[in-house]
Amino acid sequence: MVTIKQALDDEIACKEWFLPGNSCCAGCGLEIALRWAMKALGPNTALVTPASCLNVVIGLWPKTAPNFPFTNMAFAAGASAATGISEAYKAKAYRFPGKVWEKMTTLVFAGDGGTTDIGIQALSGAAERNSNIIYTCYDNEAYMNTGIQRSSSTPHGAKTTTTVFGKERFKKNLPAILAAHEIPYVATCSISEPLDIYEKYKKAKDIEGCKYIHILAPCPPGWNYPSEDTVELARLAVKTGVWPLYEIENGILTLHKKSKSLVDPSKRAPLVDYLSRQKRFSNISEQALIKLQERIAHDWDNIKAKLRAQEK
Ligand SMILES: Cc1ncc(C[n+]2csc(CCOP(=O)(O)OP(=O)(O)O)c2C)c(N)n1
Ligand code: SF4
Ligand SMILES: [Mg+2]
Repeated sequence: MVTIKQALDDEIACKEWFLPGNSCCAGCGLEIALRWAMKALGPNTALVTPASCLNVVIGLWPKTAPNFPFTNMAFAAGASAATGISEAYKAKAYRFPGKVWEKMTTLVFAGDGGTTDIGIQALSGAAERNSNIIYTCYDNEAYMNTGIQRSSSTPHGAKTTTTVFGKERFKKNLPAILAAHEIPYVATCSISEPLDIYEKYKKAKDIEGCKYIHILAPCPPGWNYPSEDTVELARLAVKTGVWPLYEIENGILTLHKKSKSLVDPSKRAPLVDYLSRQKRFSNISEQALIKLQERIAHDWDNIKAKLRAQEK
């Protein structure tokens, strides 16, 4: 585990790469996610952002938030564009050895709509090819940039402008889908654990091939809560077991210390602690609440079974 002291000893981590004064809303979870990912990756990083909030807040004239190269990309093409960039760096490194091209990291930061819906084909292709990229889904659980429409990643029971009585379907489990592609590294993060984000990106940077990191990034206008509650909500998502923190490295699953004990259901905080702080769940029915609880228990049973199977 990385300590605060170790992060402070890292000169690159002490600098800001995604600059303050950008156009994110107050309390934006996405901003925290990218800020900490970049503290681990540093300036030799090329960022690709498909259509999303980030695509907009990254450079609303006259401001430019990233202190590193970035490309705004069409909604469906985040992973394929990143593959092209990473291959170009490989070719450059071959032609001009010893130069910066060898050190470049290609990073995608895409929303949940851009990942779980429209970008999944390009992402699956990149994963199958094992393209040398780090693909991040920052998950605010809806299409926020265009006015809070539901995505495949919106949780059951949540109100959006297209699920006014609460979403019927469950959230799509993208980390599990990416793990099924047998890529070398899959991880989940929460913006309440910035050192964990830092550590996982440091690790991902040194792994050759396709890396997938899925970060829960609360959104005050989209989830309808006061902006100062962002970190607390992300923390509650972990404590209630809604958002398990783990990594899967070459097929081996490891839980983060904050999620380890939650394999035991009695150690999980009550789900209502998390839901009651967000108005998107204000009309959730008793039935939907039970369904959501059962689903969380089911997901944890799967984690438990995988850990047991690894012990054998
Ligand atoms: C092909 C295409 N369809 C629709 C849009 C409009 N659009 C831009 S951003 C966006 C929502 C993106 O949602 P998500 O990926 O979750 O990112 P967030 O806005 O939540 O950060 C949509 C629908 C587009 N740019 N291109
Ligand atoms: S709408 Fe949500 S995700 Fe988009 S910039 Fe605002 S807080 Fe961030
Ligand atoms: Mg979104």
